[in-house]
Amino acid sequence: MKRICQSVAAVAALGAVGAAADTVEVEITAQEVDLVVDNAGTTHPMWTFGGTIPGPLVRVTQGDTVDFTLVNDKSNKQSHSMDFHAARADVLDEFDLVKPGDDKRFTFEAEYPGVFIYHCGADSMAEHISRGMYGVIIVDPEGGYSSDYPKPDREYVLVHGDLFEAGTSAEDIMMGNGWKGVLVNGKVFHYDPVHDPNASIALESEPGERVRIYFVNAMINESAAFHPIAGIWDRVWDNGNPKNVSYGLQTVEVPPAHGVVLDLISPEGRATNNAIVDHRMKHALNGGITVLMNYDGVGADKGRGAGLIPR
Ligand SMILES: [Cu+2]
Repeated sequence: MKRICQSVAAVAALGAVGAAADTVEVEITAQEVDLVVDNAGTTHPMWTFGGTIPGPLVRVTQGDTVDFTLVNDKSNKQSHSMDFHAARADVLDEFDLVKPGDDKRFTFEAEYPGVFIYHCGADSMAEHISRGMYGVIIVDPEGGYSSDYPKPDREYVLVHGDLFEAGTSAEDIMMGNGWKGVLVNGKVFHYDPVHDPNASIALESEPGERVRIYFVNAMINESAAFHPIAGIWDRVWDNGNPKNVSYGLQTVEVPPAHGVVLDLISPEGRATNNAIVDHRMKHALNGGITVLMNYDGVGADKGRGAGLIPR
């Protein structure tokens, strides 16, 4: 069976877990574009997969074959590459550079379930990643849901990345100089109307629902201390593998280029809010806060389908 997945809408469907192995075609074009990086409309010169930060969500089932093509748009100035952390391959072959105007196709089997980053590996990797060249691949477990990996009511993808002052050199970026803040799915305080009056969206769920967060840390040098203020992670799966289950955690340390899956369940019978933060204060207070609003009457599309990454 063959499926084509080029966008979050095509692939991120609840209940797709446990299907027979497919070949999934994924084509992503590297684009060097000016992007809005906060809720006030400030633009920065960024480099992207597919024109967004993070790039398109790729979602497959364990055992699927990913038939991937990276297109480097001919209007770009930089060579780029693709490093899928969900793949076993050859760094000098599949992950090799693609020049502007060229493309590269390779396949891999998604053997391990979980949540994985993908990123550009072109030199300077520090600059390519921090300018926005990263995204997420979710590999749903072939065994589907179980008592150790229950079906969630809503799902959201959160990716934290760095924002540097425009014009910062690759060397300074690598050393952390010119650091400006944390991008949450591409914007500072993206989902935080509490700290940013310009923020217009938050994550949403109904009281008592099991909300699953697929979190990836795309910051180049720093771990994230991932914590749900006014909540407790009901279960956490390191790397998103159902076998790596932990219960009742408060703060989860997530190193650069790693992912975790975390479930949060709000109290039933009342409206509440959580602030999902990187508890390192310099990260939280420079953009790394996401509000999750729990109230009755949340739309059925929230945290489902294309709603996994609210834009
Ligand atoms: Cu790149």
